[in-house]
Amino acid sequence: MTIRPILTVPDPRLREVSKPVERVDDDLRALMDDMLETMYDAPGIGLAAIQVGVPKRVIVMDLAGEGEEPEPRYFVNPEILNPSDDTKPYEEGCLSVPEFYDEVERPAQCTVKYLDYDGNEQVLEAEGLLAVCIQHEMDHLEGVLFIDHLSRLKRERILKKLKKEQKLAAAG
Ligand code: QAP
Ligand code: CO
Repeated sequence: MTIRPILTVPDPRLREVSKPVERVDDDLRALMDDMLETMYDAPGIGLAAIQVGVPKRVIVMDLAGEGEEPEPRYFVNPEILNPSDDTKPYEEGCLSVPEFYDEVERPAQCTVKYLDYDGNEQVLEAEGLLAVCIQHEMDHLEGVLFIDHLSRLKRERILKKLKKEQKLAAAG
């Protein structure tokens, strides 16, 4: 397993639409293993493949708290079915938008259909943090970031700060 570099905004690859996976094979499992290790190392609770530069519809997640048993979850070709009409705000962050957090309003519950680590079809009823996280990660598969749900003023302020930091880092 390998820790891969995580892309950060404004990397244009984060705007790509990811492609469906044709089959869940050992190569794909190796990618999912790397993604999980990269996410644990960050540390984060969710990661989409495009965040490590791979435009495939793959997500890894672990919502277990600190000191709890790890609970890795893998979602291949996920689809959201019947999102609830009621919405809930949640303070989100993203490994690709380091050190910025803000409230995003999303459907409070949804059903997710996906393939698991072994390529078996699964259906999951999601609510709470799981519903937030799956919707956040599925946005990545469409090239959408949580900052796109904020006001243009907030988004531009964040982008400006991150661009400036990257310039400073590149200058050494
Ligand atoms: C997405 O986010 C998410 O800015 C996963 O400096 C977030 O793992 C879903 C992280 C909130 C639901 C609720 C962010 C780590 C991790 C940072 C993450 C940072 C270090 C974000
Ligand atoms: Co994210």
